[in-house]
This record gives sequence, C-alpha cells and structure tokens, in this order.
Amino acid sequence: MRLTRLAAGLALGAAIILPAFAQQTLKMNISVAQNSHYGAAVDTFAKEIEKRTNGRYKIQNFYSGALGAERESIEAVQLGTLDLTVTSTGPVPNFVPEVAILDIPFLFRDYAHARAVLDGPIGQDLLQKFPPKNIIALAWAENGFRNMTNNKHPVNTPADLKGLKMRTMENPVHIQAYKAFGIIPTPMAFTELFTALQQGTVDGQENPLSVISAAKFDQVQKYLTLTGHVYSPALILMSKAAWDKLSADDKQIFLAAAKEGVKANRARIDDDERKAVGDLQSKGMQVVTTVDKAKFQEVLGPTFVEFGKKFGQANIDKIRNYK
Ligand code: EAX
Repeated sequence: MRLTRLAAGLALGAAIILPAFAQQTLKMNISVAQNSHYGAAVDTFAKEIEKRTNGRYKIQNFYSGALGAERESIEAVQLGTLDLTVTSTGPVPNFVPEVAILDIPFLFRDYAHARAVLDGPIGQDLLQKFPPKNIIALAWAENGFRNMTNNKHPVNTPADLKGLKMRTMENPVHIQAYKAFGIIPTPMAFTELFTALQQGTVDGQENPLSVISAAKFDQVQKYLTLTGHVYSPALILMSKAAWDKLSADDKQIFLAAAKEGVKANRARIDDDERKAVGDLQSKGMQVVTTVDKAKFQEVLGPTFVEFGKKFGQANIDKIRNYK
C-alpha cells in the first residue's frame, strides 16, 4: 500500500515540476531553400528564440515550401494551423490589401530607401493592419529587387518582353503592370515554378537574385536582365493564436528575435547582390547588366496613373520621396 502511495506522490510531484521546463515547439515555414536569404532569417530567429527564452520555446524550421507555398502558409498562419512564416508580400494583398501599394514597380530608389520606408512610420503603420486579420506581423524582412529571366531571348528593352509567357506571383499589382509590358502573365505558386520552367509551361519568371540563386534557376533559365523592376518586401508573420499565448516579456523576445532575423536576412541579400551575377554567369546564364530603366518606366506611364487612382497619388509620392 505504502509503495502505491509513494509512486502516486512521485507522479504528482513530476506533474507539478514538469510544466516549468516543458519546451514548446513552434513551426515556421519558408518557400525557398535553407541556404537562402529567408533561411538566414528563420535560422537566426530560431537561435535567438531558444537562447533568449532559455529553451522554453523552440522554433522548428521547414524549408522549400515543405509545409506549403507562401499563400497557403499565410492562410495557415491566419487559421492558427501554422505558427510562423517568412513570406514575400506577393500573396499578402489577398489578406491585407493595403500592403499592395509597396508592390508598385519602380517605387523604391534602392535598398537603403526601401529599408528606411519599411523601418519608418509608413512601414510600421502597415504592420498594424495585420492583427485584425488574425496575423501578427513581427517585422518587415526583405526579398529584394526583382529581375526578369526567360528562355527565349535576351531582354534589352521593354519591347523584348512582348508575348513572353511569364510566371508571376499571385499579386494583382504585378499582373496589371506586367500586362502593360505585353507579357502574358501566369500567376503560380513558387513551389511549382522550377518544374514549370523545366517543362516550358512558362517561358520565364521574375525574382530577386537571392531567389534565382537559391532556387538554382540557372539550371532552367538562359537569359537574365537586371531590370530591378519591383522591390519585393518580405514579412515575418506569426499566428495571433500563438502570439496571444505569449507572456508580455516573451512577446518582446519574439519581436527582438525577429529584428535579429531581419539583420541576417538583409546581410545575406547584400552579399548575394555582390556575388550572384558573377556566379550565375559562371553557370552559363547570359546576363544583361545595363538596363535603361527609364524606358521600362515610360511604358508603365498609363498604369502608374491607374495606381495613383487606386492607392492615392499622395500616398505613392510619400513613399517615393521618403528620405
Ligand atoms: O518569396 O513567389 C516568389 O516569386 C517569391 O519571390 C518567392 O517565393 C520568395
């Protein structure tokens, strides 16, 4: 009899002590490979979370869309079936329409300008549009300036884009602008893109150098032109369900860890921007490095007027002229 009581006492004791050390694992998914600008973000984030919470929280990272493409990941975060994701703003306008203004072509002068806008009041205000959609935007991260690739011919002028069947993100602003170039847009999840290029379902696509490198598109694309036609922001998103369970202190830890993740993300992009063109050329891609961007912007004149009506020209100018 005494033995049973002792065993029960021990079990009860363990039950009382265990929760204090119970580690909680949160799942985080990205659409690109671990060896990438998003991989740098999520691996740094995971390291910081485990360190700053003394192991109370662990981030289990999934790469290359293992838990779904970007749109599916944002949906899962919104539903609370996925805890975190890093995603480009590509599919985000389907959830938070206000963010679409950032996807306007040739809106940002360079990386410093884009980072200043996103880290400043304009970007921080946009992050506040997410909680009503059951999503917490922990921080702005970065995907980079997008460039055109295809298998048909070199693209030197906007006219060279005419008739090309190009995969686009599921983004209404991009699709409207690319149609103005004469492109035949094919919206598609990133996880299907390599196969689509390999099989010739589409002629080309557009992505930042970091993505083109990480996805090894040199294996399925011949021509690259450094159009830099769109700056593609990214976001570190967390489900509100998971966020609401955090203590006030842990919320601050998650925000601080996200900031460290963004630092690693941006540093990797800076490095990719320095090295990727040479690397892709050495792997056989033909790269048009000198692009008359004014010509591409000229073609978009009427589309820019449409965007002015849709988003408010004053709002667009506030971003464009931000110092
Ligand atoms: O966020 O879908 C895309 O082209 C994105 O740039 C990619 O998933 C990285």
